Amino acid sequence: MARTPDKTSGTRGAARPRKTTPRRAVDAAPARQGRAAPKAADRKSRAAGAPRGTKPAGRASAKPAKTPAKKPVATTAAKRTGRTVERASRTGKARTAGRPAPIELFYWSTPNGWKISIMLEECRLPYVVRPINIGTGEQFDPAFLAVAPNNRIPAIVDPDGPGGKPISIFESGAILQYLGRKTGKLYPANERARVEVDQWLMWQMGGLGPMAGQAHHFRIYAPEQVPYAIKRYTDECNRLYGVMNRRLADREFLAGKYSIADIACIGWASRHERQAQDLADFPHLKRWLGTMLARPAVARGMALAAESANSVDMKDPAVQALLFGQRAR
Ligand SMILES: N[C@@H](CCC(=O)N[C@@H](CS)C(=O)NCC(=O)O)C(=O)O
Repeated sequence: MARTPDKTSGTRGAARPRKTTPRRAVDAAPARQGRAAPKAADRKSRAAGAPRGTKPAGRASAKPAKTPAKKPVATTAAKRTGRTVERASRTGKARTAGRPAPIELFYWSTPNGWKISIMLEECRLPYVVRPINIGTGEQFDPAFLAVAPNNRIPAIVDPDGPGGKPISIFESGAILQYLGRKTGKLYPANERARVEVDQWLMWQMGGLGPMAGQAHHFRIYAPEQVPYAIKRYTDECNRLYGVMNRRLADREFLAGKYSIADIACIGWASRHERQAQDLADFPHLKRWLGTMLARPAVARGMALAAESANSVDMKDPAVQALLFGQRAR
């Protein structure tokens, strides 16, 4: 996908451009290679959680962006830059210069980040990307913490929240539910159907995501090999894949119809090799994975700023100290 130099959209709430460097998805990364690691001094200060010199991403603001407003987007075709995606909305009400105000997506290219980029793409909502480089500690910037107090991506600020006022949301499951309610897409209003979706969404949030994340950690990133932990989380992933495979034996998607539950799972299931899972053992899951990855919005969501995560060297001790040595602040 062709990308143009970094710039912001110039719409309401779209100020504060940040510097970007070529990056690689942190959790989507294969074997690490030497690459542009943060400078030593910067690494040190980032490991201490200090905000970097550049302006942090912030809440949606009523102030106009510093860049001049662009002409209204007349079609649903996405315009992409290294960090900005703009779409015309079929549902958004807040408008700037005749177009819907974009949702701010605080994002890094990881399985949890992809949940929201995929959902925004599926719903064709206008959004701007606020990159949060979790390899250099941007998740500790006070302005980001004001939106996401758990210092984790993803998070959003919707300038057109309930009552037409801005709302910030963290936790990918809560964001998916919010966007589903907002748009009426991929999250049914019917209570029985909604419970089906919620069960599998929570299954991902409390099971597949955390267990796969730990499998990735101990299998790939941990500075020491811990056989018990590797077996524990690989086995648990295997159990969860079995649960998912059985569920998909007699229905196309986890809750029957395509929903936010499927979107929540795709990033993690697509990383099955990192969890040492053989899809030949899970034919229904394998079929589902193929269906999901063939969806253009899924492909776009997972490709969003993928190259921008390339600078994070997960074997860099400073990065490891920052990501894996976190304690209460
Ligand atoms: N439960 C959270 C988990 C989010 C999460 O773990 N995000 C990771 C990236 S996949 C992150 O921001 N890590 C930053 C860090 O560890 O400091 C959610 O689903 O939103």
